[in-house]
Amino acid sequence: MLKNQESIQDSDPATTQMRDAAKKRGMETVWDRSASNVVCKFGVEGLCCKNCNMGPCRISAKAPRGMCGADADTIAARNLSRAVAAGTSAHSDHGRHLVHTLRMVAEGKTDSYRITDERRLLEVASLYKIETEGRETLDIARDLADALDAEFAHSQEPMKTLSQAPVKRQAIWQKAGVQPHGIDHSVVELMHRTHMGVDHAFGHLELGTITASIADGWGGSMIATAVSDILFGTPKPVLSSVNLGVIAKDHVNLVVHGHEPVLSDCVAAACEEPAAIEYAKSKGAAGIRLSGICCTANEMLMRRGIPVAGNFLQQELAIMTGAVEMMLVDVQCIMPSLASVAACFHTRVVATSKLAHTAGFETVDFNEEHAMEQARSLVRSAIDNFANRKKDMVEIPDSRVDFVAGFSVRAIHEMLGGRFRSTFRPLNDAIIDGRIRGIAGVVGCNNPKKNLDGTIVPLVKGLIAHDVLVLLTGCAAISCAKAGLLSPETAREAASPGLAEVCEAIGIPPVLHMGSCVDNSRILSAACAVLREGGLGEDIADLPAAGAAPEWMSEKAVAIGHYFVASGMLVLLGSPLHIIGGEKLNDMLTQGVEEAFGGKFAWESHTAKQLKIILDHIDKKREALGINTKRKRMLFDMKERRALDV
Ligand code: BF8
Repeated sequence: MLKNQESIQDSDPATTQMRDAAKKRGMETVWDRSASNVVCKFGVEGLCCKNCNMGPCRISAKAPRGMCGADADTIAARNLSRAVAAGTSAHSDHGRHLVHTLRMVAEGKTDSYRITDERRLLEVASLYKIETEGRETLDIARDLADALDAEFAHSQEPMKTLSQAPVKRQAIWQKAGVQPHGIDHSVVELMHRTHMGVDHAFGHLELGTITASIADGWGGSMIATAVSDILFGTPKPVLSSVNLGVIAKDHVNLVVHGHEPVLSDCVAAACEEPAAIEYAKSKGAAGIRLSGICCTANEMLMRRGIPVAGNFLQQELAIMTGAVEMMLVDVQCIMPSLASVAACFHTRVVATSKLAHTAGFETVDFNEEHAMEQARSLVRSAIDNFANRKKDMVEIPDSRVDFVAGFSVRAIHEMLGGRFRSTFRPLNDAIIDGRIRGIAGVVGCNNPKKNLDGTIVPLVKGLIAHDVLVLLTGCAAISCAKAGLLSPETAREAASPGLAEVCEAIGIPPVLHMGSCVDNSRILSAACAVLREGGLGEDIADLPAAGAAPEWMSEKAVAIGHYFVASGMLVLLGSPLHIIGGEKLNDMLTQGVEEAFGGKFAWESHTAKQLKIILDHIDKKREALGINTKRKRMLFDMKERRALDV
């Protein structure tokens, strides 16, 4: 049996302060539970099977097969498949809910939402070959909702959204037989295949897993991103601030937490209404402060500049500031422990999704038709709760960092070339001539088994110090914002002189916040845009690029890792997937899969080694593209220039 680390020093002082405060008050946090958790070796290695009632079976040297005869690789592969099915379901159901909202708007059934970005609507409609010429916007939106809904069901043809991938990639998927024919279908089929007594060949099962993951990244997640852009606007650079210090002592504080922005967007609008602000003032508050946790925070940040109170591991700590009147939670990454933390304070935790109830949380029956009225009513209740604040229990860390977010692919395009000549050319040229060595996507969660932010931030610093442009999403983006890496000035100081210079010249910072976890689809789209611009190969696998999730935690992260590998990328995880007991499966995912898909996984926990793996991979890709000589020459010239001090 393994034991988690007893005590961990956080790299974020605000978190340390609040963990100390919790300890003094005798309150339990995720770190306490992690310290007392006895981790099961069979779980870590993927060798426990509960898929039928002959066991549960645990594979060991003494018992190398389960009751049915399934071996370590079969069991590990089945467990992995189920994790990817769950991750795919989470992102995709999120996408489906947004399509439902789009339909409500198109059919005139709600006036709480509207088509905010018509240009994006037309772009997505053209992908589905929907007639747009001379038609009413809402008619196009309704046809688009029909087309997107059809992506969930089973079709004889592969999903249409796959056509956004490079042609070469589509051919690779076709050859491997992993083109999903529907999001729901790919998940149901995978769950069928992992039922007792169905698919036992780990390699064959892994193809089903890859299929579902493609349905996630190129399907459900891409749909969620696109429809959010249509309804709430495509992000553009926006200033905001981050960390627990955004919770304002003299204000009524509401915190939105989870992933789906549908109600939160109305709450944000309701918080800005003069009547609400006046009402808050009438209760003795200076105003209303809305902030966010996790990816609902990222959604609100990207489009409205709403401040971010923290990432995944900080959710309990936000309530422990004692100054949160109401926390609104929707779906995913919400700890049920919030109920017991909130019980020590005046905070009301309100569950807003009909899918997600938790003992100790209040619930509202969210309805898009009346969303704005519901949002106003919630804001008013939060204001009423201000009087119940226990003033002697308020402790807010003095930590608040300003930063820039909002880098959608369109925003990057326009920054590089202007509104009317948008292009990726300057970025491609900088990569080709070696001033930018490559691109890394650093994404994913926090995990109490790791020092909070403590492996994400050093990796990103290391990457930009070695000429690598970094794209961020999810909690990893919040980690870097807290560390100051999303302030263009600080990032430029941390970046290598070459990268800093080129980023300044082409007008982008060296670390770009691209959004929430479903917005990892934006990283796929950015890769496609770079390829379309030309000069860097024909497929994602050709690009000098890699992905990393140093502190991954959720099943969604497992699905994301898979679809990046299936798209041709190296994906580095800070700790292995729970499969290492299946040795052949492990070899396949870290080596064999590369031959068929061009991407593979790597597991590494030490920052210096992580950095080396990514840089070696990027250099290997540059070599294959024949652009490494240029970079070597450029580095030599720079050295000469510096030696001569010119
Ligand atoms: O979806 S990064 S901890 S909040 S799972 Fe969750 Fe992980 Fe954060 Fe966003 Ni993504």
